Amino acid sequence: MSEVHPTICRVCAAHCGILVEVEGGRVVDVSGDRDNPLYRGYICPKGRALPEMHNHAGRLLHSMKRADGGSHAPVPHEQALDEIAERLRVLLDRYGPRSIALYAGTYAFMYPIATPMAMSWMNAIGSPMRFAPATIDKPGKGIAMALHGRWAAGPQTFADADTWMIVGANPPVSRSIGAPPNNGSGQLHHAVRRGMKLIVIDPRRTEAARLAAVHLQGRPGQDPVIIAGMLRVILHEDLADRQFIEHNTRGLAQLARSVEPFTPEIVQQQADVPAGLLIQAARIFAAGPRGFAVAGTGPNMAPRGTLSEYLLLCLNTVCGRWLRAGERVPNPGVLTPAFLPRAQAMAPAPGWGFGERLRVRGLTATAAGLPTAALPDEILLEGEGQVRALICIGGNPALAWPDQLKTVSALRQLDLLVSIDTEMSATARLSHYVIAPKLSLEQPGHTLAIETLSGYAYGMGYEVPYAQYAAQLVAPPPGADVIEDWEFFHGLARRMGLPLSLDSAVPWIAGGGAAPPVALDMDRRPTTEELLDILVRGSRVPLERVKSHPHGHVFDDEPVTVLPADPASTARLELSDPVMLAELEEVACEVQHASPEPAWRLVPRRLPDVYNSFGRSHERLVRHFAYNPAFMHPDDLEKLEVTAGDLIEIRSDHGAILGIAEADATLRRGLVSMTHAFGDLPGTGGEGEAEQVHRAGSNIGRLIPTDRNHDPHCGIPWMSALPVSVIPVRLRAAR
Ligand SMILES: Nc1nc2c(c(=O)[nH]1)N[C@H]1C(S)=C(S)[C@@H](COP(=O)(O)OP(=O)(O)OC[C@H]3O[C@@H](n4cnc5c(=O)[nH]c(N)nc54)[C@H](O)[C@@H]3O)O[C@H]1N2
Ligand SMILES: Nc1nc2c(c(=O)[nH]1)N[C@H]1C(S)=C(S)[C@@H](COP(=O)(O)OP(=O)(O)OC[C@H]3O[C@@H](n4cnc5c(=O)[nH]c(N)nc54)[C@H](O)[C@@H]3O)O[C@H]1N2
Ligand code: SF4
Ligand SMILES: [Mo]
Repeated sequence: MSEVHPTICRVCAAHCGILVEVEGGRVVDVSGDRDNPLYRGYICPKGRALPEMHNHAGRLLHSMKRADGGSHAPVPHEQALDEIAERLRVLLDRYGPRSIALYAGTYAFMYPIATPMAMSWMNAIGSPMRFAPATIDKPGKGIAMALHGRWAAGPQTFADADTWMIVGANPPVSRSIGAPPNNGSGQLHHAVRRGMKLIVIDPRRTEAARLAAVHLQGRPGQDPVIIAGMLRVILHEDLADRQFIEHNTRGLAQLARSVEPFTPEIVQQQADVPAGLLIQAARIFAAGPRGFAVAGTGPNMAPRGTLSEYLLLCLNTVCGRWLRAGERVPNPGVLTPAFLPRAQAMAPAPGWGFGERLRVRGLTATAAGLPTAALPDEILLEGEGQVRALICIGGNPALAWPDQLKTVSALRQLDLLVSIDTEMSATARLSHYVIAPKLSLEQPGHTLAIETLSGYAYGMGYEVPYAQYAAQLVAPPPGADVIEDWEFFHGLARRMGLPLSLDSAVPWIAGGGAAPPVALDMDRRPTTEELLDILVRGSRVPLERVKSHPHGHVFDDEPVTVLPADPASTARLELSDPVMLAELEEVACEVQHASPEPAWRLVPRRLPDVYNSFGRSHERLVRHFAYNPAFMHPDDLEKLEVTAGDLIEIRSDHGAILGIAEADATLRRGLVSMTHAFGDLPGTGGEGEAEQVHRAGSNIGRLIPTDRNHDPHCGIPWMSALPVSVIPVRLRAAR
């Protein structure tokens, strides 16, 4: 007899409401939940693969320990924790807390207790070395928001937008940013049908761009030029919201001077965007009257990503795209404390230059976190403060970080590398210990993490007060020895005699949660339920009420309106941050002395059926591609005398990889568009390079140096618009 339960899919950060069929204690089927008020039956192939994920032969059911020869064997998790605690104690004694670093990767986010528990453990040992993917993802966001200042009431919403601008994001595939997370594709289609005018800036005619009223398919890496050009049109044509600007901002005159060089003709010359289309985009966006502009990974990974994000905030502000007093607050909070915002600016804050100082490249903590791209150097650089141990939760540095070869040699050099991973990922294979975790349906959870995303970035998280609770649905398979990610840190703390407390803080919410952290009783193992409760203490809607709606619910019964500004508040949004405007001036100089465009540039993209490095061990998710194709325009392939499926060599000034050519007519010419976190460890498998590429794809991180061409503040290297050369492999020998 089977039972069907509503729950949350935690394979990705869209957190769709789904139905799971359980038979004999096993997950047998998954489908969309039509009774879920937000997701309305939506599901993607990754969600459909949940049964395979839970019952997969490659899933780790026991923790693993590496022997001297490099092979791994199962170890009881209690023994692994004993040994890890002992090794950490020795490192702490000998080298101090800074020798121990933590990396909370993509899957740490899916389990709301994991990161707060890990942070508490890091507090207890006194180590500041906490890293996350944010600084190799969209670091420009946190930093630009700090420099510009935030608008306390938040932006106008997608739901009633007349116009919407997406810069280098593709929500139909990423279901992450640029449209609400519940069915990005459906959301965009619906909005365009009701008359919303979409503007997309992307070098590829993406699924999103196909719906756009205006698609600016310019050169990658030219977003500062394009956005500055739009600002100039808006200021010249007097389309700005003068009243909003006058009351809430400072620095318009300097901004206007700084964007002056970016005439439509200059933008056309530099970014290859037709002048007429640029003007049209600027007019549509400024006309609104409601809407917002949001950027994804594309511009953040390209050179000057922080500047792109900063100019985009200026564009939103100049057009007055923020909620005003008396308007309805779209999401007054559900599992977070009641959000009763005022219509006022929050003062700008430093973007970098505070907190922990790294020993390399003059980098410091930033408003987006510590620079992850510099962690391999912190491991490799000997001397006081050297990082000697790394604990990695649900992340895969060996495939996902830039400069793969340096990253792997750093990981190999660690005295202690511990991964919490569901499978023997590339990073797990380098780890001294791999802790086998419970999967999502084997533990309870809720949507708190997704709700907090709106604090991380405008245009993420829920636009409505939605929440769902997910009960544990199945037990781990018989004989399995698996724990929840948070239990690892709790177990370590108990062994090391450290006190822990739980804060609702997620790393990107400065200042932490609303209530003080709750000290945990270290004499016993708390239940996950207790901890989930602690995380949401003080929430606007009690968790019990959320639980009483198993299909999820929109708690919009008590409308909340934006309060007027506090008359005493003097904070203003900053339109003329000196560092940002100096960077824009550099861009203007470069435009004057334009160097010739390189033959090819590498740009990132996401594949629908895999999630970064995850998903490739599941057959149904790699039925289209087992590898990451090197997508190029068909005319470019023809020019190279290459056909789809041929091997090409892609070379940067840092490294070279093989790729398998694939035609994609939606791309601009002159680009190679490839997904990250594919490939394998260097020199494994005993196979040739070409065989490895067909089996596992190519690691584009090998093309990306981290010690030059990086953002001076957050350290993100050029991960988009990277100049490369491309030659067919058949010609390689002749070169
Ligand atoms: N299916 C799936 N979903 C995912 C993921 C996944 O791997 N697979 N990963 C998740 C993660 S970790 C993240 S951070 C999000 C990312 O979510 P998104 O930011 O939406 O990621 P993409 O879909 O790659 O969209 C990036 C777009 O930027 C464009 N682009 C590249 N360079 C430039 C540039 O210089 N300027 C401009 N304007 N555009 C440029 C690319 O052509 C591409 O269309 O997705 C999440 N969702
Ligand atoms: N060149 C280039 N590099 C990039 C990007 C790019 O576009 N181009 N994108 C960047 C971005 S946006 C990001 S976010 C990073 C991602 O960087 P990471 O987060 O380091 O990499 P992932 O591949 O997401 O790692 C996820 C790991 O979690 C494991 N896992 C899966 N399910 C579970 C689970 O339930 N529990 C636990 N504990 N583990 C699980 C998977 O097996 C996998 O090993 O990569 C970045 N790197
Ligand atoms: S988009 Fe797919 S993987 Fe992501 S939560 Fe929804 S069903 Fe799961
Ligand atoms: Mo990401």
